[in-house]
Amino acid sequence: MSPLEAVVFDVDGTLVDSERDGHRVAFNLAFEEFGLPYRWDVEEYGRLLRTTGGQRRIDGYLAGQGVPEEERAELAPALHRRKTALMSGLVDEGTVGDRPGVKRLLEELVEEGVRLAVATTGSRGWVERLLERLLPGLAFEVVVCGDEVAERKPDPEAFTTALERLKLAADRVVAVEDSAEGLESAVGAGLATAIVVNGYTRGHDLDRAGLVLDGFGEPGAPAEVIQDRAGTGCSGVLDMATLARLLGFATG
Ligand code: XBP
Ligand code: MG
Repeated sequence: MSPLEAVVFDVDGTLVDSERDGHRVAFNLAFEEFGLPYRWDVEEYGRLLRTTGGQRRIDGYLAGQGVPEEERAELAPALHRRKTALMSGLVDEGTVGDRPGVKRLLEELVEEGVRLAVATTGSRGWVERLLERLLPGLAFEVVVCGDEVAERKPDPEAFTTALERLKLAADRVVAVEDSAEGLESAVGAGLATAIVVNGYTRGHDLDRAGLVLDGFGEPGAPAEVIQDRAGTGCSGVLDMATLARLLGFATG
């Protein structure tokens, strides 16, 4: 049996390319419906992403626009509720797609008896719909969402909660993430971590990751190996054997 017992995946930017054409669009539609002049373009959204959690992102932005705190206290949750509903609609329309190689890896893990979990800063309102739509039948045993932890990433709580629910020690589990905030969260929970960067996160400081790729890769279309500090020997296709070789590389 493989020493790898479970893999905990991030969702946004990792399993799915959801930020630029999903969340960003939903935030802008919510602003429009509320009669607000704000619109987040692709570049600005990359900066705003460094604040995890949609409601916190809105609140921080409104503060920067000079909206007083008492107004923000009502406006940010209301905007975020509407944004969550709009995002769910985009999910149902199929706007948000899984990254190439994700299905291959998940199917291999399931076949080999490795347990699957999710630790995301996103809200359950759209997360479960998305997982069921994208990966029907590939049930994630544990799904920890942003609205059920006290502290969002980069705090480790999402990953420590996933480990608690899996009833596993960190040394049997690997995390797959896409960002510096996610990496900090996973490493804080004691997890060895593979990073699969996207356009928004390529420039992040990812030094503490055991392995950094620019995609999951497919046989015949491997991803670029950006960093392999754990010495996995990965040739650009993230598979179970590669993830198992990351075990023990928890603290960078
Ligand atoms: C994802 C997030 C989320 C999404 C928006 O971070 O920070 O806030 O951007 O989703 P990670 P919500 O991938 O590190 O979990 O609006 O539902 O928060
Ligand atoms: Mg992410």
